[in-house]
Amino acid sequence: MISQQTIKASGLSQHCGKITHYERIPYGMMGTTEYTFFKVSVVQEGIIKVHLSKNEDLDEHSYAVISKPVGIDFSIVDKNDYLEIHTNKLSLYINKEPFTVTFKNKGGEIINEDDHALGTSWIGEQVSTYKKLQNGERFIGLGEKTGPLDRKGHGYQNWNTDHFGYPPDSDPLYCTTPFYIGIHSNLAYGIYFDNSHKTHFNFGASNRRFSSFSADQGDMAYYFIYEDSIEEIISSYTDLTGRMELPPLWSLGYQQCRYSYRPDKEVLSVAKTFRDKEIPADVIVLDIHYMEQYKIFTWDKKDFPDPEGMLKQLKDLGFKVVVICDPGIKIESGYEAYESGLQQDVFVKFPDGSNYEGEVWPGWCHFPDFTNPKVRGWWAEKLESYTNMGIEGFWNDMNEIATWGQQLPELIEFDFEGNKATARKGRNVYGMLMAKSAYEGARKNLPNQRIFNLTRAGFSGIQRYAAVWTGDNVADDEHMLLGVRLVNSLGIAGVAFAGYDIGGFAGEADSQLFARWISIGAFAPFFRGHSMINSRDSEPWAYGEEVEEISRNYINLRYKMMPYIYSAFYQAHEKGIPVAKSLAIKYPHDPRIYSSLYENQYLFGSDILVAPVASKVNLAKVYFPEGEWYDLFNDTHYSGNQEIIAECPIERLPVYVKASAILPMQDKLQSLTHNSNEILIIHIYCGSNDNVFQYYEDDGATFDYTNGDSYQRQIAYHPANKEVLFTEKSGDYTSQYKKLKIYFHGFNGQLKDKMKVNQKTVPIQKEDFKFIDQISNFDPLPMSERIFLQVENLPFIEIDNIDEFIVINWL
Ligand code: NBV
Repeated sequence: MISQQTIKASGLSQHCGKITHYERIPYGMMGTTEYTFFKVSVVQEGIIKVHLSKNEDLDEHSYAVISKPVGIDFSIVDKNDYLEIHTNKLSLYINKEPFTVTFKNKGGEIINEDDHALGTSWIGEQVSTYKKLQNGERFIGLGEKTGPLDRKGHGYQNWNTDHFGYPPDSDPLYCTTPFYIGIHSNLAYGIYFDNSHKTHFNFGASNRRFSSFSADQGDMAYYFIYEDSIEEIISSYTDLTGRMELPPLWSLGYQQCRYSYRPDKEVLSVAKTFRDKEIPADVIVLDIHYMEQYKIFTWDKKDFPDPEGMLKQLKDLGFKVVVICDPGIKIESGYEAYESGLQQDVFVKFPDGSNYEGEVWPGWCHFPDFTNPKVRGWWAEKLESYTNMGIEGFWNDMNEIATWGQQLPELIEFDFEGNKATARKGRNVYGMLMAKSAYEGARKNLPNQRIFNLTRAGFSGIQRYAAVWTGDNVADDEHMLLGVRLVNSLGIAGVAFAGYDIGGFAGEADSQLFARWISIGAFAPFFRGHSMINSRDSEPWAYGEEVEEISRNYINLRYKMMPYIYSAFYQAHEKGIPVAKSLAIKYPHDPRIYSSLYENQYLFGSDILVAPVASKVNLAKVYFPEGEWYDLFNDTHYSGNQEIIAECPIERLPVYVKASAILPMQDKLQSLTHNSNEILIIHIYCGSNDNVFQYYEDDGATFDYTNGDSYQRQIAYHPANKEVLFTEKSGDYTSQYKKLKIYFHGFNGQLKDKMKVNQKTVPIQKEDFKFIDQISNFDPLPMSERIFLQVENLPFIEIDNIDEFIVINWL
């Protein structure tokens, strides 16, 4: 190995210098530059990893990346001034002096290139890569980051941070996912920067020359991803960092949380009120007061004398329970978790070997070192006290690590899988590893049962273990809309299962804000109402009759949409495709979707367009991207590429459906664990494009689906042939739906009075159809001026849901 020259001691930035040696290795190339060691790995046809380090031993450990290079064909060409690496999809040009890179596609277009003077540089221990800003380049992603959809002109930091009632422009927040997507000249690429230290991203902020990413310490190691669409880029990113298991179906229902419901009688009364009022719900969440003096794995004897009894009653009401879990273990002799933690030596340490102490809810605490596999096992065992009593949901909070004073000492030490590291490297991954411990613990304790796991802090890859919620938001309109962007952005960063506190955690919502928030939340992947201690009641019935009815309507709608939503989650599980998709995912090159007026709009699943609007507006601008669209509630038709002014009185969230959409739904129900629906309702929207919906169903509760126990079929709409097809089902699961009821939207005069179903004639029937009920009692408008939320005389057919091929034709 060629010896390295020493880094300039000037304190100025130091470029990595010219290539002094290189050689081909099994998955790429490695070599040296004047001041660094480098390795380039061809991971897949569209993924190349660039790794530069000041140490000969490159740091290859990653908590995020779980896939290895697949061993594809690639060639290396030496062209005097530069080296070329080619796959079938992507070409990397490495300039030799100095070491800088350019990525091109097969058409020779530049997708991304270093700033050829700045390249990769160090200032002391901090390393940065500078990328030339391309013409008109936009940036999306980075997960839980405030600010606009297009991050151009902004900079961000990753340093998992507890921030109660964060201002809507605050950064950093709780979760770190150093993955972004650049978009320009009809091209798009992704960059995942695999470094868990404090990282910084600059997308042309305070300069017009470069975008950059830096880490305070550690290596420059990033994955460059090139694919034809944003969906495929996200899919590749989740190939690297993993995807979610299918969640338990019940966790997709409405979850009611409160800091804190207590005593047990209150918990039961909340659950019972949902049933009495026929507002669907599946979960009651227990916040920190279920514990005795906030001590994890204990129950407060006064308020929760008989947790098993309470759980049994909740179960009878069709409710699951999620419990909060904080990592701090109270320093108190006689407290079992503390004693066994000491005995098994599980806590994070100071360099002198003593256990770190930080103050948080229970008082002075030690913190389990979740970067140690032994400690994850210890946590899993402790969790048995919950799983044994039938608890299937865990809510990992305060795992940034949050402590009073919020200054986690940087010198404390983590095991890091046997390669000790300080909090500088460990802080951003701690939350994910706590969530991993809960996830793995529950998998071990309840081997064939899906559990729900939620976390506040996380790192890239967190989607493998938990859903993420956006922490302590505030009850105002700005936060409501910000929450939508945060969730959409988490989706871009591979976290499909995400949500926000509906109604706002800090502060108090008024009735309109709550009504709007719960309507929007019905279209969030994770759907939970939550609010702060010592604030007003914030259940769907706490804001008066009108809001109660609006809440019931939208929660009902969510439950009706569950077959569609669950199929969308299957796409997240299979391919990493987010459930809530910023319009930038499907329409990245349409400049209007980035406007501050429309940046919050998103597709929920594949075909439903949601336009989140503020609480006190009755009219709002909505943008329709290319294509044709229908109003979900009354089928009004709109052409795409236009802005409209939508009426959005408080009971009506602007929601639209793409032409040619196929939406599988069902009738309403109160709890997802008791679903007696036997009719699968399919809505087809007239359009000119072919469309295919991947329908997915399984038991919603176990892992049997991983052994083929699922029910899958494609539902295809071919307008030119005037037909809808259902492929033969695949998988061993028997659908719970015995019949199909198929509604045809927007077909107007096109349908006569009959259809052919597998050559047999079936009559077309008609009825007035409503997705949500009109709340006429509260409508201030005179009858003549109301927009009715129903479709009159909607044609439909009813047929048996046979597992064989079904072809439906109209003439
Ligand atoms: O456990 C109490 C709260 C919880 O309700 C909230 O959702 C978390 O984000 N927790 C933070 C502790 C601090 C609240 C001020």
